[in-house]
Amino acid sequence: MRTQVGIVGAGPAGLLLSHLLRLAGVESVVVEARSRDYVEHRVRAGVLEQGTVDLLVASGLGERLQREGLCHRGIELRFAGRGHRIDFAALTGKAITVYGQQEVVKDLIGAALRAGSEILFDVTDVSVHDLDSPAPRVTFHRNGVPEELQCAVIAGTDGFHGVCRPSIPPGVLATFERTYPFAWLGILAAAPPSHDELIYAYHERGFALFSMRSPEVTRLYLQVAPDENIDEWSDARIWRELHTRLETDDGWRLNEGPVLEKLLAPMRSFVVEPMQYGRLFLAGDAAHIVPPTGAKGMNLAVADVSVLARALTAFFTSGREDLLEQYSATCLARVWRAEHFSWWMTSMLHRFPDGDTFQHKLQRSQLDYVVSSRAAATSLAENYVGLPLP
Ligand code: RFL
Ligand code: PHB
Repeated sequence: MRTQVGIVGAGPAGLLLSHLLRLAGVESVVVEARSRDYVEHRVRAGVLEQGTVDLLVASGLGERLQREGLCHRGIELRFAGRGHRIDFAALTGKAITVYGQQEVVKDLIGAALRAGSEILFDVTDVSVHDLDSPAPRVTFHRNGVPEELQCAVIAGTDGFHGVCRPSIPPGVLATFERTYPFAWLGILAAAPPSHDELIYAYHERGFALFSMRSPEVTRLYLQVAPDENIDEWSDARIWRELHTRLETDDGWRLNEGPVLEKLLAPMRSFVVEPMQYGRLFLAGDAAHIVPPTGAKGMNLAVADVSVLARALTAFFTSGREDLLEQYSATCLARVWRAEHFSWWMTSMLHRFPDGDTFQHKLQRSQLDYVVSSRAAATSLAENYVGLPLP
């Protein structure tokens, strides 16, 4: 097989890249290790920045998003038994949209299939070759049969555990990394959300997050130990802990409902520089990871591929290489802003196992400042709603 851009991985990054390239008249083929059903039901991110929504709508993906997405004009920070609203609309003129990542993925797969684009699901043994030549290749097995995809460019959108980043020769990439001494235990519950915006709670027993997916489904997270055994968390224990960490002095109650799904998410900050090598361009989680506290992961993936789609379009339609050469530098400025914001939110809102009372006092002071100073609240708000796309 031959195509212009070989795309490894059908997450939001790979699927949106293929979509944007198709609109610009550039051919691509997506290869994905998992099944269509698996990628369409993988529950992950839920918050879209306004710039992400605008891009999806402008590229013809807004139909269901605009109908079912929940527009939120603020979030609440909760600590010491009280809630404090950060009013995004008043502080920035912007809002966020709650719409599940798997819904974005379903919309993208639907659009690709309607347009007759190729997404090869369930492939195995994917590897990438000749990355520093003008004719790189992707090889894989489909139904047990070896196949080869010859391309001009490869997009590595295969997530943090993918094969593209490790295929870059040693010594090319610099890695910047931080792990955190906690993880998140997340649940999806068939319970109507008991509040209409997200709540980030700092509590002496640890962080908790109240979110949602729809008027019927609540999404909740708890800070737990990094090596936590999820089997030790019965539904009753999870609800007890959520009530304790989220409750307020004025009697706010969390609605309970059947737990539909439970997961443990590690917390990590990770960046490689540069995000390219020869004709391989990394985008999304393949190049960088943020802890989920700032809701930035999927939005960064979208920002990367919007830059990459523009650069590839210039390359294939007019032979321009400058935008491709600048790809990594263009993306990394935004990546580092999101890395800092996610690290900052994480550090402000979690209990550190080795944290002393001094650290706790600093965290409380920071929280008091953020909810009482318009300047501090505006800084949180403009990062949360997202800076303009590059
Ligand atoms: P993905 O989604 O991981 O997709 C990569 C795809 O590549 C496939 N793959 C391969 N295919 C072929 N060959 C191989 N060798 C392959 N290896 C892997 C995989 O099967 C997969 O289909 O990466 P992408 O596209 O870069 O998208 C990134 C986002 O998924 C990620 O950043 C977000 O989910 C992070 N995240 C959040 N981001 C937000 O913007 N807002 C949020 O509110 C938010 N909440 C979250 C999150 C991530 C979480 N977890 C589970 C880590 C909440 C959680 C709990
Ligand atoms: C979610 O709804 O899954 C979610 C929301 C906000 C975050 C992380 C996850 O910061």
